[in-house]
Amino acid sequence: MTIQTVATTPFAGQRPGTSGLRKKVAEFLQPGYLENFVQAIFNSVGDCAGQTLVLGGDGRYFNRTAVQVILRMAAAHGYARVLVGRGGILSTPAVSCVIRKHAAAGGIVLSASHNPGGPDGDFGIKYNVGNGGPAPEKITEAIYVATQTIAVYRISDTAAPPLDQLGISQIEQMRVEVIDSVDDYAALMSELFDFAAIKALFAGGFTMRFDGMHAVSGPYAHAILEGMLGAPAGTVINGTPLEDFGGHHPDPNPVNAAELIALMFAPDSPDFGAASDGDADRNMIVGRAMAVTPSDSLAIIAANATVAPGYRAGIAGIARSMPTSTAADRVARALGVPCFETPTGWKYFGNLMDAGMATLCGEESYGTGSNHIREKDGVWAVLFWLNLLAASGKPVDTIVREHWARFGRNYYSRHDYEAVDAHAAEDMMEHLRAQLPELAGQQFDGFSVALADDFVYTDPVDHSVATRQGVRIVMTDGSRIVFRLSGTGTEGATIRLYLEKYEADPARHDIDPQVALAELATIAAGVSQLKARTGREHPTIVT
Ligand code: G16
Repeated sequence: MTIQTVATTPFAGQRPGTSGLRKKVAEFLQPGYLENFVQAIFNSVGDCAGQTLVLGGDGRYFNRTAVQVILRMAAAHGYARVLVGRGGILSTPAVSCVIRKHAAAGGIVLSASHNPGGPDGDFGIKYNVGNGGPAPEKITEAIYVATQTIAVYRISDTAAPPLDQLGISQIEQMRVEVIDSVDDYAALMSELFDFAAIKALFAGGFTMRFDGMHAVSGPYAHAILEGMLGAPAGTVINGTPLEDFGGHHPDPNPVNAAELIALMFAPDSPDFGAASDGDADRNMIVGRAMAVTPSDSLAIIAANATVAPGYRAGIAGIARSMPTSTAADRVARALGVPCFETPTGWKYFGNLMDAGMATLCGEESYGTGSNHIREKDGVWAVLFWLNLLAASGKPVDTIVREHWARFGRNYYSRHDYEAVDAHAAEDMMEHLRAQLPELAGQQFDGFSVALADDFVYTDPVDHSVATRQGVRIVMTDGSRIVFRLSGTGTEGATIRLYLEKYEADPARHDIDPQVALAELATIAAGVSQLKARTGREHPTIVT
């Protein structure tokens, strides 16, 4: 058995986006495409010799093949040990958990998250560092630079071992340990949450539907909800991971999880509903006839953190991405803890959590999590809500309404314009940027602009600076219009428009969010000239 050095040439466009490299499967199937990127990772992360690597993915089409290639390449780079999830399956939060628990040097996650899968869908790959979190920008940039100069990759010619049986085998000098995909993660959850109280809730007849969207959260939800917590069989729906996610878009929002929403808005709905995405790091929380926005979910979790045993001592701080609503900021003020505003991307939370400055983090893109790992965590969020429901004895909508009555409601919506011509989208962003110097002080339809900028973040821990992170127009009453281009799409550009309006008066907490935000949407359309510049009349998705 020998290690082969294979000549190769660079592929254009292997720059990691918001969360790793995401491309159409067809692109990944080009000979050498995956190998080049993996070689670039190994060239950029320092000495791999003698280290431990964690490896797994969300089970989408090409997952298994990619795992086998990466195992053979890891062996060629001198890794001592690779921990791989059974069947090549590990959720993104589980990778983070396993890296931390087993003191691995890092991990490779194979996922394009909420993007569709299958031969015509998307595939993705990302590197996580030793704290369990996504590689920071200095590493992702180094990986990109390496992809542009690559001339060879190294791979063992030994066949990769079977992945479906737990156990230990060997490639070259490297030990391959096929581990249970769920065990370490489930053990961590049982330390953080009051499993006895949640068990009692289910035993008392509480009903729930968890929609696994045929993605990777299914095995975790089956094991934890139906196994450890005693929820009746059938609580988890669409719980078997499929290579194409059953043809669906595994993105837990009210549009893509329409089946769950219909169930939760029916007269005989279960008490609680939840869904998770392709790689199980996102979550959607739904009560009877009420979908909780991710921004509200973060704020409510923060306000009630001490109900869960893992957070009984209180929280050190909260962090949210810039486009996420400011609902969490109000909770942080009440608790007397800091609230950090970061660019979009979970990687920006890592330093804050490592430094003990933030305990809870969240994003509008259906991501919530804490410092138990360094990824957002869909099943964690669902368990937090179950713990809160068990401790309070109140239904979801009462908890949400009481929260709004205390802190006010931040009406919030995101309008996505997908697959827009990339030049047209850039042109619109440039048009917005050009206006920034004159916007402050301008009046629009009862709103007065307090601040207009292209968000710049200086990391308070390592002082690294991230520029051009989204155009924000903040009104004097705290209302906000934010525009940015998605860093996770694989077709043209996706323009994201985020709208937020604060309402303190409980008598006005029952307005349809699109109605409450209509004036801001009109202002955003006027300032951006979105229609004229992109030819788009309406958003493709409104959440
Ligand atoms: C990724 C990132 C998140 C980000 C989201 C949306 O999530 O990890 O931090 O909020 O993409 O990013 P964008 O607006 O640039 O498309 P995931 O779940 O796709 O890994």
